[in-house]
Amino acid sequence: MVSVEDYGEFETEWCPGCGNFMILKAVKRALAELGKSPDEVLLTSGIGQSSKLPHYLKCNVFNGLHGRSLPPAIGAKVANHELTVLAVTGDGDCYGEGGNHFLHNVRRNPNITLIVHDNQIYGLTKGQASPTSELGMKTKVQTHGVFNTPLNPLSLAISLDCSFVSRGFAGDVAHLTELIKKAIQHKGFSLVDVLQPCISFNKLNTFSWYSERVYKMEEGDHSPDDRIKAFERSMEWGERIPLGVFYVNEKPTFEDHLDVLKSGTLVGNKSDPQKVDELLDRFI
Ligand SMILES: Cc1ncc(C[n+]2csc(CCOP(=O)(O)OP(=O)(O)O)c2C)c(N)n1
Ligand code: SF4
Repeated sequence: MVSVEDYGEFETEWCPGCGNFMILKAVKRALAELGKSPDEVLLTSGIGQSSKLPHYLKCNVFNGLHGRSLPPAIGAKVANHELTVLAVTGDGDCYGEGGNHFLHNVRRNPNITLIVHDNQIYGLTKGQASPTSELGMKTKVQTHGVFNTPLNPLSLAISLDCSFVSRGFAGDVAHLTELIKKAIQHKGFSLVDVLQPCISFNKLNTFSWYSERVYKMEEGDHSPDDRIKAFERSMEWGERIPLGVFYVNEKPTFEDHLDVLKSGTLVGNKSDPQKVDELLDRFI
């Protein structure tokens, strides 16, 4: 049996009270409750406070370049599609610097889970506006207030027919754990956008700001197979902010289209070194 303790306990560099701690707790719980042992799991990330999360878990890890949590995730998934792959990222890392990778992996639909620590600010670089910062929010750089239209990640994902679209809140670990479990169990590209207070640099979207606004969509109240309703729901922001699974569309994954994977994992297939040499000779 797998337990949370199997994922270890590490000292972090996060500010005490940061929402990242709750996300780490939820990720560990979700993996343990699904019975995933650390050797079956790969976490990839880019650069940011959020992207440090894989350092604080004992499992396979790849920490790459800013905005690039997804390329190694999809590469590893194709090499070994039996791995449970989670890409961990921030709102800047994913929707800003990594925006192109986000768009096209939603379209490709690899069977991986994307967890976005959405604190609506650039945390690591000390508080510049990110793509999801609120209009009018003043920062040390945006001294007159943000004037770029905020990016709505859920609406964007639904518009691209993302296979699984959800939102959690770092202040509700139990609910977030269940969402992450559903996202991992879903076969296809699964987005979990997590509202994550940055207590040091985002003085607007605080724990209490979110707590006063978030509510959980209940079964019967929202049907995730209705794309238009999911899109409408994703636009709700302000006084009331919905949490839960917005949209689910089961469809073939990127790996399903690759016939070469039907006979097993690529890493499991023994390659003939002579054939590899011949191939290299043709190109080098
Ligand atoms: C190519 C490149 N551009 C800019 C940076 C500087 N940089 C590092 S982290 C970061 C922002 C991270 O913000 P976010 O992804 O929201 O993560 P957070 O720290 O808030 O968790 C930036 C701009 C970089 N490392 N590489
Ligand atoms: S700067 Fe913000 S996001 Fe980074 S660890 Fe501190 S509170 Fe968390």
